Amino acid sequence: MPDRIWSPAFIAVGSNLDGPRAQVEAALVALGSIEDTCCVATSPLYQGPPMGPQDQPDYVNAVAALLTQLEPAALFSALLDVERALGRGGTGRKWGPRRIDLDLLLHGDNVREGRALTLPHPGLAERAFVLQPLADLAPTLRLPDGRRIADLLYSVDCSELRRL
Ligand code: PH2
Ligand code: MG
Ligand code: MG
Repeated sequence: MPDRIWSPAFIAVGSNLDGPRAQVEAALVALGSIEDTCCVATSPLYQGPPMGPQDQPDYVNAVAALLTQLEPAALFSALLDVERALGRGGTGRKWGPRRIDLDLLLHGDNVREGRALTLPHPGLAERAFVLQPLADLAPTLRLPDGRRIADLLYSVDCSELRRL
């Protein structure tokens, strides 16, 4: 079998329950143990107000840069395994509080729309808590449609994000 290629992938990490900072740090470590995958960089952590329901604690967010030989579906499934291993927590309410949330933002230039997995992640371009840490790691990165992360960052309000 020919060697499988390595693709860059970016993961958004978020938590607002049970010691969010420690939860995010644990998740960043756990990402390094996914098979056929290396975690090559992690962003600073940011604290900010919740998107969605306001009756929940502030979130801590970060982004990890991976190199992976896994296809998008296999990486997505590995992320669910990490979430389960860390104890996802929360109630399952849409945009409700949770102990850990891992979102696959980008996998190379893959573009797809599915019930379980859409790439690039549909919220990426509008969320300051995703764009700021992503821009810390890869400001010149472009989405498959050509938009540059650093340019998208100008269009969102980062004033309520606090770097930890
Ligand atoms: N995640 C949510 C809902 N709201 N708000 C912020 N600031 N950060 C998050 O990661 C987040 C959120 C559910 O996944
Ligand atoms: Mg999320
Ligand atoms: Mg998620």
